[in-house]
Amino acid sequence: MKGIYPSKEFVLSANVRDPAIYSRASENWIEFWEDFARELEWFEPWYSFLDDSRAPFYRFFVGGKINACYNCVDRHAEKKNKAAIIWEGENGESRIITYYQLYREVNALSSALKELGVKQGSKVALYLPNLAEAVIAMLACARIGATHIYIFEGFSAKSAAYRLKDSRAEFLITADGYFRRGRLINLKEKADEACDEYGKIKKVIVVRRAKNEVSMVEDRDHWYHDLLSKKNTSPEVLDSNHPLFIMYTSGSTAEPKGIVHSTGGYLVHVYATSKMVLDLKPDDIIWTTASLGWITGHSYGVYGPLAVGATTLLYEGAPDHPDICRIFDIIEKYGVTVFYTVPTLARMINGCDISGYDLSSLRLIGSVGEPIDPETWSWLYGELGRKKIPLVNTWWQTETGGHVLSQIPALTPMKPASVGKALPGIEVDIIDDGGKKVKPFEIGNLVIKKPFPGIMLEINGDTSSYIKFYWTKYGKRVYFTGDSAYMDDEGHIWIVGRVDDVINISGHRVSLIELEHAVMEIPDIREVAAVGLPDRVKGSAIALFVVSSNPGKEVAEKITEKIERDIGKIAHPALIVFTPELPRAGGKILRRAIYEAVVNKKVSSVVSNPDSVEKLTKLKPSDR
Ligand code: 6R9
Repeated sequence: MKGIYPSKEFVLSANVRDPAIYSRASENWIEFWEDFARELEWFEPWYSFLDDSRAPFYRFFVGGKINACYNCVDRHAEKKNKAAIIWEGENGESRIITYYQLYREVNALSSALKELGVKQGSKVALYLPNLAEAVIAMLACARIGATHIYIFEGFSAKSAAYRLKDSRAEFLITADGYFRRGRLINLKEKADEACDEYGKIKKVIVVRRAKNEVSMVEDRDHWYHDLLSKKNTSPEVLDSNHPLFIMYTSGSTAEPKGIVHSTGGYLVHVYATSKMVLDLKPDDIIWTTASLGWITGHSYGVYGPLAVGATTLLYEGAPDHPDICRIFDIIEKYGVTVFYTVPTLARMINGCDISGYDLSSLRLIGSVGEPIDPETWSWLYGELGRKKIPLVNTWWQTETGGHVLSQIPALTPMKPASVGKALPGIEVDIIDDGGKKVKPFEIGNLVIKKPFPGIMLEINGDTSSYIKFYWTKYGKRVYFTGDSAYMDDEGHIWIVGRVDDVINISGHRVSLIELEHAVMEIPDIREVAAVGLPDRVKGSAIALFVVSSNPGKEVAEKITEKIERDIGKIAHPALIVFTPELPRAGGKILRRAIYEAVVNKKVSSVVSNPDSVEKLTKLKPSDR
């Protein structure tokens, strides 16, 4: 397949346009990363780039002293006329915060936190919707050396309590409520329930957002706006490997894992990739549509863009409220230049009539989180991007902190739905279960052969899982990603899915993602998730969960026909269920949650929209 080259106009102004970057990075690996690191400000330089003596616990920029907040805020605060955050509420309110205002507010909150007893090393949980105050809270924690633990606002009280307990949080910042699809959600009530269940939160700070009535616990609860003082707080001089945050991820087991990220290595990685991959410059307005509560929100909604000195756009509510055109309204209204989104949202906008919008400010589109089907890719590139601007498909994980595979927009030709190549400074391979490199077009396990600055420090409090999940299959030096992939004859990579997304039916390996892509080509299908259910005879049987504009027998028949034709009779679906919504985590379809609901009758605690699977727990075997 031939790749599509970016326009000359883009190439001429791109941050990275010299193809020698790849060879330079592999020949001078340390220097490559250190050059990016030197673009940030350090209180003290590192004496060693990498300490791998305790592999697989890799430590980067050893001895270096740095503060992430200082690099994201103080460094740019002089630009008093420059927007750091553009915020839009679901109800249409909006707020623009300059770097200087951000500096003031982060300082004010930092000193308030200190007065409440937050210290370097304290754990502060943030149970907040996408509000400017959420970014301010992350940065205030970073400033004083407290580790933040973001809990996505859509999680239930029980899921929140699990994260509070696992991380041993002592402080919580939350809000009274927020708006979702026009409905007011009482977040404080859920926060109270989570605090009661856990029992060890000392202080709660409440942001007034929705102005709904809430009960405040005396001595424990404080209003955010009452606490803000005029005092400045100097940024703590922190060790490069001081934990900046913990991010819970679903991973491959049922319980969420607390992925711990460093300060120095993480910041260097997200800064470098914001420049190389998203081509961010200080003049850009990036809209990362992922919620702040997911790694994408942390890395490319906050730390990356602000480290570069760009403007980040935050939107509070549902992207399809009051309708899906909200997305284009926002891009047009603020002149968004970089639109970084997820396939789920791209599938929702696919097919929209955008002729009435002036979207000419857009100069780069990015996708992350799931394999993107070629149909949706073509729409993003051809319609939204007018075949003029690059579309980067970035592959990475919570564990990697930042991008690992992607096109470099001015250098790598795009191939629909491919995730490009390993970025400079990162080495990957696709190998079989025995560790042997697979041939082009053969599916194998995606591994990373060398540590890199953004790699997690550990799983919070669980050394054995850290080693078991990532560093056992191929030893302590080769990172097992858990994804399967293949490479073409020009070295471009396609992600097939999680290793568990390939199922075995009567001895045949069937990729669930490939199956989904076939189904997506049928008109009337909006979304589909394929899962393998245990089957006594065949090993696995395929079940399909389908969101369709025309649910019923007719579409079900079309699906079966299409699968038999494209994949083969072996993949004949044993069950087709129409559903209004698929379960999601971080915007991505959580196939495992469907499996758990149908097979184990359990609603997974990592699903952000639990209602979507509730019904499936009641499916009887005869329905299958
Ligand atoms: C950033 C993020 C990680 C898993 C990863 C893979 C899937 C991410 C992808 C992609 C295909 C892409 N994934 N990006 N699959 N194409 N461009 O999503 O982190 O939530 O930890 O998920 O997401 O399966 O292993 P996280």
